Amino acid sequence: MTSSLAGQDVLVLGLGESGLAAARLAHLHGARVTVLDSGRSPVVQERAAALRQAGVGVVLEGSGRAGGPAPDLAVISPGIPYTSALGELATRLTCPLISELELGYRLCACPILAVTGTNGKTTTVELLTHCLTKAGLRVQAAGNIGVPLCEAALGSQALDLMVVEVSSFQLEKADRFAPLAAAITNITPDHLDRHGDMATYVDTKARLLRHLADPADAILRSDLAADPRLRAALTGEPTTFSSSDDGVSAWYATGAGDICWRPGAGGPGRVVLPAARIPLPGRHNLENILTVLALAQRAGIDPAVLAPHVASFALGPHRLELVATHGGIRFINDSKATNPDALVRALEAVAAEAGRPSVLLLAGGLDKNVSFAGLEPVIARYVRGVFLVGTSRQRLAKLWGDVVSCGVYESLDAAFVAAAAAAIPGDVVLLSPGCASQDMFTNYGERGRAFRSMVQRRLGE
Ligand code: UMA
Repeated sequence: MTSSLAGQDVLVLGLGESGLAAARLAHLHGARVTVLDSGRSPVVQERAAALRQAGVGVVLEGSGRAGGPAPDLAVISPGIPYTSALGELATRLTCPLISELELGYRLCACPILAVTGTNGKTTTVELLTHCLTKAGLRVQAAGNIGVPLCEAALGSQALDLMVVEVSSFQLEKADRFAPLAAAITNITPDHLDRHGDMATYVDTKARLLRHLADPADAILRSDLAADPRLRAALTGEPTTFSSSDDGVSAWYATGAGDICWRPGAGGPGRVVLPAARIPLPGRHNLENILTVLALAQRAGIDPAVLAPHVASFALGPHRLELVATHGGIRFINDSKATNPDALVRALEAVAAEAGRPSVLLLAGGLDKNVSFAGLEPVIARYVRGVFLVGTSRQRLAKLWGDVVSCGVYESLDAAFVAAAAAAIPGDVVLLSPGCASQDMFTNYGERGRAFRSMVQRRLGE
């Protein structure tokens, strides 16, 4: 969809990756742009200088709007909560307020395949992009994955498809976003510090489905397809997938791990991708593959053409990344696990075959007000010791202290040293925090890189 901004006054809130891209895109489309940001970090100042040189107004470090005409449109960055000074300013504006994702969509020249969900969305977007590219299509991955849609939209004339990872933050102010097809991989508690409760979080995710042309363009895990809050966003039956053969889902995996498609409702299925050709561990990755094939099929691409390319895909960094094996001990970086469900999936993927609790788990981080209740059996089954850091460390130690030995540490480094010292051959030292990183690191990538350095240092000892 493309629309014009020529001659309009556009206010962009936030000067991170999203704000920078939104300002540039709106400016290129003929808008008079002003950017507000409450920070003054060197990166923000650098971006401000570059934008000013291009003729964009920038106001830093101030919640009030310094002068300028009343905007015709405001664009908010995903990381700005409505409780912050900028967020409150945004809610007081009288013009339409949209997310950076929505602006990118409105100015994107190619169709979009969209993926949201609490976990698996980055892997799903990467896998879909990989397979479509290998199949000869011109494709780009964008959105929450790291390249703002507003940035990717700039080159969208030359693309067949845009594959967009969508976060709940970006959906809050997306009022027309209409992808060609959209998937929700799963929904488990996360970001409740922002959304307040699960009902609001689910309603926000459901916004992804509201403008699909055909309800079958919605790809949902079978349990989600029954959720009334998601059904309310659809006018008919979605396409469903399941990691087991439930007899009804259009896409499913057999007990042996073969990926199958059922052409007729309730009828027999046929194997599209045999288990032997799947390089990714864990049932959650089967769900990611099912999502990829279902989305591509709704975009008119033959799954038989796409499926063989799954074999050449490798998981990105910080996702069950084997950093080293040393003295019979595996060191695994799963820094991308920023919520409890992702932590459970990691434990199941790395420890299920050991037959004993074999994991020395580095966990904890920024407390997002998410419940960890109910994880105790999984922890007791797979974990031999927990080494906790971050603002959630005391809460988690209290929760898990009855089922496993827990230590609390002031730094990830100290936790790592203790975990590595406790490991014996056959064990796994696993960084899978189950929490966000921003209390101690810039992002999960920096946390994962820090873990890698600790492992390298230990190998050198
Ligand atoms: N800012 C203010 N006032 C505030 C809050 C922030 O002025 O109250 C300013 C900051 O000073 C900073 C800017 O806003 O200059 C940051 O904006 P942002 O937090 O929206 O960050 P971006 O750099 O634009 O990154 C965002 C996403 N970040 C968040 O949603 C928090 C990135 O997802 C995304 O990759 C990027 O857009 C491109 O689309 C990151 C993320 O953590 C990876 N996402 C969450 C997750 O995956 O769990 C949702």
